[in-house]
Amino acid sequence: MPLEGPARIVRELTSRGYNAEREAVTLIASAEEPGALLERVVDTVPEGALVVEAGHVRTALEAGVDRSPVAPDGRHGSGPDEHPFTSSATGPTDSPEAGETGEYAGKRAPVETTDGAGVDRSAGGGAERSARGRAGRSTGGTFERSGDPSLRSLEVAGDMTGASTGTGEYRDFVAVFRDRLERLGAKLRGRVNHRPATAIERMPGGSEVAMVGLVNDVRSTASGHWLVELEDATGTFPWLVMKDREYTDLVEELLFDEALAMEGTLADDSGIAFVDAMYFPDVPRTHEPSTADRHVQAALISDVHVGSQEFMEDAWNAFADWLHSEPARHVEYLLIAGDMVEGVGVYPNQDEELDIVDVYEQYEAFNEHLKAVPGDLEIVMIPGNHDAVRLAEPQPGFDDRLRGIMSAHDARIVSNPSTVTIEGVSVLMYHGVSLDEVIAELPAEKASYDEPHRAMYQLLKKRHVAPQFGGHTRLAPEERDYLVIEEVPDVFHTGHVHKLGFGKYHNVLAINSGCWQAQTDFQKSVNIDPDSGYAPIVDLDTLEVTVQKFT
Ligand code: D5M
Ligand code: FE
Ligand code: ZN
Repeated sequence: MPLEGPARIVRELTSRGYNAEREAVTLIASAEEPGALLERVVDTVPEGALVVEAGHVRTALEAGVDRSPVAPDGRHGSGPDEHPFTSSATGPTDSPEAGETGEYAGKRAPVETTDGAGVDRSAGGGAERSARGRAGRSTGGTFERSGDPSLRSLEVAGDMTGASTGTGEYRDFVAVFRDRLERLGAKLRGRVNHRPATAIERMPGGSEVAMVGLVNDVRSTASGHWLVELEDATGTFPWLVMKDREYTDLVEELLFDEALAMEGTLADDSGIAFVDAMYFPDVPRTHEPSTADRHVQAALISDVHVGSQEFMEDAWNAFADWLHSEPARHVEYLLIAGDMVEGVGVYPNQDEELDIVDVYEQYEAFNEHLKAVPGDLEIVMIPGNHDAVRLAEPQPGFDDRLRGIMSAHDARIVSNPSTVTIEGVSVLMYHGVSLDEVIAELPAEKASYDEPHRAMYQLLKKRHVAPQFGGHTRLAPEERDYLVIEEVPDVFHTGHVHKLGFGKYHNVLAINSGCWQAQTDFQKSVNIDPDSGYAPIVDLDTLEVTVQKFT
């Protein structure tokens, strides 16, 4: 591609992370082979240089005669058409934040007792499991569930069931991203003296500038710096994060389309800014969670996968029996974060592992299993990617036919995601498909299957349950971005990755709840070792967690 004019040369250098002196650009433009010379300049510019100077061009011109990468046919060897960048966002960095306490992951300590209530919780239903049948009620028990039902309260916010406006057209995508930028931008605009992208371009070189936008691109430059392109309603602007700055660590956390604020110094030609500070919408460190006024507990589960040959019926029955028993007398709420059933046609060759092949029969069976849990629990359910609702997020709650089938305990059926507030404690429920993406994109110490709650911390920091569009997570464009985490929740509950893990991020309790499905062939093939048959139980008065094991 010919490098005909200075503007094209400046763009080319900028795209590789370089600013350039005007004289340097003039020298390149007036060369016989500007493209080849630009390649030589980039090859010979000193390591770490950010600005291409006239001197660098002269050196390249002198060196060019014998070290020329120009091929005999006059074309240069590594042309500007080739993608000069490596891909983004992997590499070692620190953990996101300090201040996480009481972390737990997987099977290191499968059963914990932290409430000191004098109840033996160690066996999780083993010893005190009664001889009742699956659908039994508290026949042998002499206890009553602790609470006076009139003390209970459960409210739902952010349920978009029945409110879908999207038609999947281009303007819907524009609307949903505009809404995201509006609402997450509002959390950032107070922190920086921001300007629109197009206004920044017109400011004099050397100015202190700031911008709020969505991440449009992240690339590493040939010299090891990072170029982050932010987009706002007016356009895009490139921000250069230098490799020796503290912020390179944060660049590795970035996902496309997340909201961010950058602060920095404009280069001389105002074509790029050098980053001095970076801000995420984040959860304030001062966040103080609400708690219930009495000792009451919620069981947080997900990924039941009824209909799969690997559905662990015995573990489920043990859980249901435990819920009927005296040690579970404070458990008055049951939250189920998606994948009620295994579904059909979710993954290739899934039918080979189905126990029930008809999806409605799967829901009938799920309903039978739901009947096994006490009828006086308040139950909330959201769908997951195996459920029979649209796959794109936000996912509306189950339709009338499925509600009719899952009628056992008059469960509250709401969208994925939704926020339920139980006796003052807000719980953001989200199935968790984006966690696969966060785990794939970020360095292992920031997000891994063994510590799924750390991946959840990233979503809290980005204040969005599924930031990246166009990858693994499907997004349904709506007028409103329902996936924005507008209010800080007290508890964040996800599932999907089938790994149990929890911890606190800026005082928000993040819990990934494990599953009720044993390892599938697919999981074996990719070395996913699921945490099956565990139920984390949250004390709503203290936000402490105990884990009950049922295998
Ligand atoms: O997802 C359970 C976990 O396993 C989640 O981390 C995705 C991953 N998984 C399971 N099957 C597949 C296939 N076939 N491809 C890619 N990733 C997969 P769940 O939603 O319960 O299936
Ligand atoms: Fe699942
Ligand atoms: Zn899932």
